[in-house]
Amino acid sequence: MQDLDLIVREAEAAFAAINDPDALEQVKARYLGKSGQITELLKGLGKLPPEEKKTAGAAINQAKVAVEAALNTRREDIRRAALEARLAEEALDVTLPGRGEGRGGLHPVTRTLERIETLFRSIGFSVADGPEIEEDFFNFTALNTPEEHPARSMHDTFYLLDEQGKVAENVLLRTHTSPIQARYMQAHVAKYAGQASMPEIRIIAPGRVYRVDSDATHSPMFHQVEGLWVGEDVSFADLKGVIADFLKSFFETDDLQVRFRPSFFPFTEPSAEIDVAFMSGALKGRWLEIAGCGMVHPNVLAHAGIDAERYTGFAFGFGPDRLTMLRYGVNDLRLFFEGDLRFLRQFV
Ligand code: 2NM
Repeated sequence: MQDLDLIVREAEAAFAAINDPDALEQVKARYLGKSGQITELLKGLGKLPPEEKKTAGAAINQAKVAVEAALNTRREDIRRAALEARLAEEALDVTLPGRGEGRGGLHPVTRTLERIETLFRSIGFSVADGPEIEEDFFNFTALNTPEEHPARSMHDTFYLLDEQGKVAENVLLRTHTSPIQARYMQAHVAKYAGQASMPEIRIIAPGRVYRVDSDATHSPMFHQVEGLWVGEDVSFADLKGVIADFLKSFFETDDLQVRFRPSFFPFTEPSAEIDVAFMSGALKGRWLEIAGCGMVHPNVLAHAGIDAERYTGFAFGFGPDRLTMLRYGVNDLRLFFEGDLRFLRQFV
């Protein structure tokens, strides 16, 4: 039968043109489905005279077998092509070198902070902590800062906004870490209330602080480490000894001069600026301002509930960012806070 061969060749061509398994099943229906061409031919057998039925039936069946074979071959080809495409796509080149561990390192300022903490811990100080979002009372009032002091202005201090978007006068980003000490003193007094005496306070308060200021030597966020020692006989001589020892340990040299220059802070009286001069090296002979300090003002002790007739204390404040710049010879403070890995990797 001429048209059987044609049907088979057409089916083979139709199957070959298809790459999608679902589409293939649809095309199959055209030949082998309920009203497919082959099926219709088989249905038509009944109308043939008996002597033709046998040969016609055999021929149609042969064609059916051929179409089914072509279909199965195509199914298998499509399945294999899909598998191969997936294998190619998901191929792993196990001979590629590894990506490495991507090891991290500590920020240079963090290294300085950890060094300072270790040195002060070794002489009996603890490390205290507190909120960066602070109340006006702990940041200023408790530290004897007058109501009209310029540091309290919006030009110098970041104030937070309330729900209406108005400046919340009482909530700010701490401008120093002294509020940590104010809080610590208050809690210490509460803890030993009613007792004949309280143990000494020896703490350092490291952390981030914020001021409205930004240039090569000022960042709106920078770090401070403040220290506080309160007890029954704590003197300015103790302050000088602690500071001089610390600086020699920190810079790993005894070839260093320290001087105390009279100054003013609202929270200390008397107050001093601490300068150092290296006697050798690149910075030899230059006095560098490095910290502020003083004897804790009686008003500050009183705000914490400490009897200023009985207890005295000294306090100091360092800028660890500046200490880091000196230690590593960095001349632009902003480099520390830009997050450029080319800069930061040099300290790991
Ligand atoms: C400084 C300089 C001088 C200081 C004072 C206090 C406190 F809380 F005890 F009053 N903490 N830190 C202080 C004193 C800080 O930084 C330049």
